[in-house]
Amino acid sequence: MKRVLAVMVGILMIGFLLLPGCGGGESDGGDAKPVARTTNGNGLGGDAAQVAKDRDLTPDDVVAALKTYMPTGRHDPYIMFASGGHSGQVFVIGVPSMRLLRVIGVFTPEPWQGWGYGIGNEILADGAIDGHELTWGDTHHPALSETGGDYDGQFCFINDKANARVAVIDLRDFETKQIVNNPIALNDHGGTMVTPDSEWIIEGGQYGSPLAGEYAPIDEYNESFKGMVTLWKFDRKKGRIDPSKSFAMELPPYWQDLFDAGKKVSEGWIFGNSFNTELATGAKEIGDTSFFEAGVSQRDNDYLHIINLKKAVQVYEAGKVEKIKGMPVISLDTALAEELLYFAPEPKSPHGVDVTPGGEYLVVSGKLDPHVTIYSFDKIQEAIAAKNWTKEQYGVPVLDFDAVVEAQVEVGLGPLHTQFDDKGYAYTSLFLVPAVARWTLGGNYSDLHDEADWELIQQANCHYNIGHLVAAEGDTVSPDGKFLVALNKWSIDRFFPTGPLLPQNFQLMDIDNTGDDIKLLYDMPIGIGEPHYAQIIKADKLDPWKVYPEIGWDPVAQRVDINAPQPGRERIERNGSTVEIYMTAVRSHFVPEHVTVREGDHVIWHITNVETAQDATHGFALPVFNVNLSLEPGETGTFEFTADKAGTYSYYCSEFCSALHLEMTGYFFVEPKQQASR
Ligand code: K7E
Ligand code: CUA
Repeated sequence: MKRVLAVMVGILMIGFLLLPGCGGGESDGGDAKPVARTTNGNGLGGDAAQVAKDRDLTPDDVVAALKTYMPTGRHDPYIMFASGGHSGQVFVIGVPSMRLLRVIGVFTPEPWQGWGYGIGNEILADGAIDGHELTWGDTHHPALSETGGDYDGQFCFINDKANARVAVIDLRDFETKQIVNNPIALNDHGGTMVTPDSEWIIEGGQYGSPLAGEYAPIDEYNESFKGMVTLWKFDRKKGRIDPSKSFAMELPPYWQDLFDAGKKVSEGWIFGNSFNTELATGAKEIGDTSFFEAGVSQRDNDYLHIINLKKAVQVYEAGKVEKIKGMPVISLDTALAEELLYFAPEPKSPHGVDVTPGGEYLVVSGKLDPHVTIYSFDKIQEAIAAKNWTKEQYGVPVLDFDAVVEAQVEVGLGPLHTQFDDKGYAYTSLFLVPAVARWTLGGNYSDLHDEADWELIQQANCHYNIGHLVAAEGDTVSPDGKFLVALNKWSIDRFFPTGPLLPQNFQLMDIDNTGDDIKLLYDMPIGIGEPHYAQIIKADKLDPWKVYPEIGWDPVAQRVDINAPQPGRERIERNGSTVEIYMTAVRSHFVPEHVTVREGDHVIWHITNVETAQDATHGFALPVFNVNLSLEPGETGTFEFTADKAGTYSYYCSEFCSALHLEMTGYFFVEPKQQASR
């Protein structure tokens, strides 16, 4: 019945848009009757029928277009935050239009925002490791901050797999505020995931390594190499991670993969999956049995990590830790003595663990097993209470598989990640099929659907080799469903081939239906890095600033900078060989327009954009010295450099801000040493 209704509504919508004079206009509030003028074999009327025919569009294509098209000026109901992969950035994308709204500079300098070219330089510098400046990151898992298990629209966290770093983005201005380095790890993967009130940001490791990046030879793998999970304490008031209140836990050197936080009934626990229970050390050529790919895939089971976070926090606060490079670490021995850590077998080389909206079940997919395995949190607790376990080689209790598993569903080949909707369905990406598997949850979710529990309903094809998938609010205690995006690794024939390097492909799917009716709506190529995960939030939960709250705003401190240049108080001050410039920018000039220093002077340059009009952004581009700011209305920026090359440098505004934007320029003179007279 629902389906018939949906189809009827679809036909009415098409008819409505085809009314003469209605195409592309505001369609709400009119009292005209939705009638198609004439129809062809597609059931389409008039001009639309002709366009569809000329463009060779099927009725499904037309419906997909209508479901994603956003008339000019209309906003998307959902916003997706996607990791930017190797770009080291975060992408902000409207759903369902799939329009790219912004690339947020995070671990990589980004010139449009001035990120690393005068703005954010200190934050990027904080991300250096032992003096090594890093200019990229491999972002994998963005996490929106949560309150009570729901996205609250305040912050977004993101990890850098390549260097074990975590960044904080403030969603008032969509800018990065902090990068923290994990002192005990050099790569991570199980991050970032947040606890239901964003008290803790989880960062799990990946490849077993000696802690703190110390040297150890590979034949000491079992003793000297370690796994880890780090719990970063988030100070919501300050909008920063507080490293002084953060801690880590040592784990066996299995390769920890993804984590998820318990919610509702399982709040206070965190879960991670792992692979390489085999402790394979790779390198066929040195006499080991095989390459890593085979070595880590020998066993039928790896270990789901089950961690009592609440208790771990108490252990940390009681000081039962050792400090490694300043990071308090709960050793594996302490974790076992304090009963913080349990395992459960999980088939087979799994990738990811996802907690259901009510927190009752944990879903794990074995990459090499066509099933998803669903664990019951209650049964886990019972097995722990009954000590229904055996111990593995590092002494960690391994709970009995049959005692803790609720169900297994055969979903298809290469299952990876799982998301949830509001209709009692789970969605699992199938890398090898490739497809999105829709399957039914049982237990508390049985009433939400008419189908049998724990059953595969549909494999919806995608193109190609899907990694993660994301549903609207799909990670919260109250998912929305409606839309799902498949984050596909390969695009092969989907787009014009851009040489041998092809983009990844985001495919938007309509999941606002039941049964085997998932429909593909839209392809969005991503040509600047391989996104891994994304989260989709309701747009009305976000409340970003339109302009900065006051003139002279420092976005790093999120308050007015008392040194910010203000209109009428522009000046140049010399103190020995240090010259400090206080400049303002307004349409369409800088004050001052001439700045003169001596060769070798140290220059500290402040600029405030004194505009209060939305979108009146000014840039500031200075040649040779690698400076390009983006100053949004109200923002102040400060950069420093040594004027070590005499010359005449014209600076200019690098945002086309007004009709006289080209005239928004000035000269920076660096007098040669021998001629300097002033
Ligand atoms: Cu690419 Cu979550 Cu890093 Cu799976 S991970 S795909
Ligand atoms: Cu200011 Cu262009």
